Amino acid sequence: MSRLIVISNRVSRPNGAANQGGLAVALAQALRESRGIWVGWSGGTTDNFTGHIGFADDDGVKTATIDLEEQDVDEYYNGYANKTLWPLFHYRIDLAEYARDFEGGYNRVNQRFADTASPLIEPEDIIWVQDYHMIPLGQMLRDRGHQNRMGFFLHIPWPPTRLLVSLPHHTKLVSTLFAYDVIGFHTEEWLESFRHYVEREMGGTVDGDFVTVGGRTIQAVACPIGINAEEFKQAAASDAAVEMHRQVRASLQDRSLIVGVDRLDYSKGLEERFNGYARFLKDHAEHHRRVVLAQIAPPSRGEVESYQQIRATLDSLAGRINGEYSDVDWTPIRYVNQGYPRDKLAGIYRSARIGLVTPLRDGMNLVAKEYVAAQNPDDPGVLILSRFAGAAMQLKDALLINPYSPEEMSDAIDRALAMPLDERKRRWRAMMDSVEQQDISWWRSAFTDRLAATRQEEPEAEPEPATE
Ligand code: ADQ
Repeated sequence: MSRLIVISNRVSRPNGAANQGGLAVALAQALRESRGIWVGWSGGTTDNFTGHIGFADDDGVKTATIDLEEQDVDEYYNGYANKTLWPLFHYRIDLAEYARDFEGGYNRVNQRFADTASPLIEPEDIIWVQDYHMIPLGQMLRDRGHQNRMGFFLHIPWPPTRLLVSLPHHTKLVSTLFAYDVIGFHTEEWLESFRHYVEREMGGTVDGDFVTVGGRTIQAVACPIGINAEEFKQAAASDAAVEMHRQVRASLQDRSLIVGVDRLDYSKGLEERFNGYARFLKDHAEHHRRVVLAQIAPPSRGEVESYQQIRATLDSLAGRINGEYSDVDWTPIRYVNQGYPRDKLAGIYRSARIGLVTPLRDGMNLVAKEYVAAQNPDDPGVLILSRFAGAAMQLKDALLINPYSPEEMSDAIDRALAMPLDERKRRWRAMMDSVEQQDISWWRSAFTDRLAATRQEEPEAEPEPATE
């Protein structure tokens, strides 16, 4: 088995904590099995970049991390990654900022990651680069002479060509993807957008999974990420989850809980969700005092202005809706800005009659799958899911809605609250089958097996017969 080298912006060192995300656990498992290395940013800063690599070995997982300068973090992470690519790739060119400093910082930091990873790479290693922070890294490693099998996975949507062309030097960026052997997207929709760009803007050709530009052919595939369904099912039955479930139910006094769990990010459609819920309260006075929306949204990327704005908007919107509808013993929205360990989160999901997952655009959305996995099979809740989340391609038995339409959201909440048990069970079973079959291990193997097969390892040459 070839050794796997994972390179991503942030490295999650295994700490046995219940709050370790599914992706971190899956990658750690693959690294452990192949005795690989995980390379990336430590999350820390230094006055002057030294290139010093911090090595660690936790629970059989080797990590190699570097500190970056403040300017690197500003230009590469807060700048090009989160002010330029994130909004653009989520179809929000109104929020995208194009600045030469950002682009320069992005390339500089990617060169730093290439310098860091380069001496660690051996010829038979398989290299797997993660996400939009590191698009050009593969090309930079090729420039340093590495012939290895290299893959790239994009965790966010690929935007339509007409939006992507607004990015200065877009072709230069996209052409670096052709340094990889396999590139992966969550859904056929993102893959189609990528192919369209390549055909229209680069004169490329597509033949099934193979995409050719100039003399270079790579594979571009759709490979939807999953969750660790088994672990999540167990988390939902853990003591911590059961206790959380008890606490939440006691606080509700027979009211139905609607839950939303998201990083505080404009792509998650939180403002539209609050407006949809307000519409439901307006349309359905008979449900007043009977429902509570708990929106759990830990702040993220607080240094970026658009994130400060969304926070302020939501604070005032939640206040306004609660002000309009609350009574002394009922508050329609519980808005919580904190994270929870995964077992407690599973308990919250399980307490909720409705999972309200309504991003305006999302590469996949793991919360939708976690909500499904945490349900009680004998009395499952209903998932209301945005048709613009990648997860909608797999979870077709959710109530699929347009998150921009408050009426659709209002109707779906009403329908979910009235849904008979046999329909809830039927829909949940179909979704759970998908969540269990295409779980995180399936995703990881589907991608790495394909990458490993791109160039079979050369069989050992037979020794020449000795001549007398
Ligand atoms: P994210 O945008 O971060 O991921 P998502 O897929 O929903 O979005 O994952 C969020 C994760 O954070 C989930 O595992 C969730 O449980 C956790 N989380 C959120 N709020 C939490 C809270 N309050 N407490 C504890 N945990 C919380 C990006 C892309 C997605 C894609 C993933 C993986 O934007 O589209 O699905 O990568 O590829």
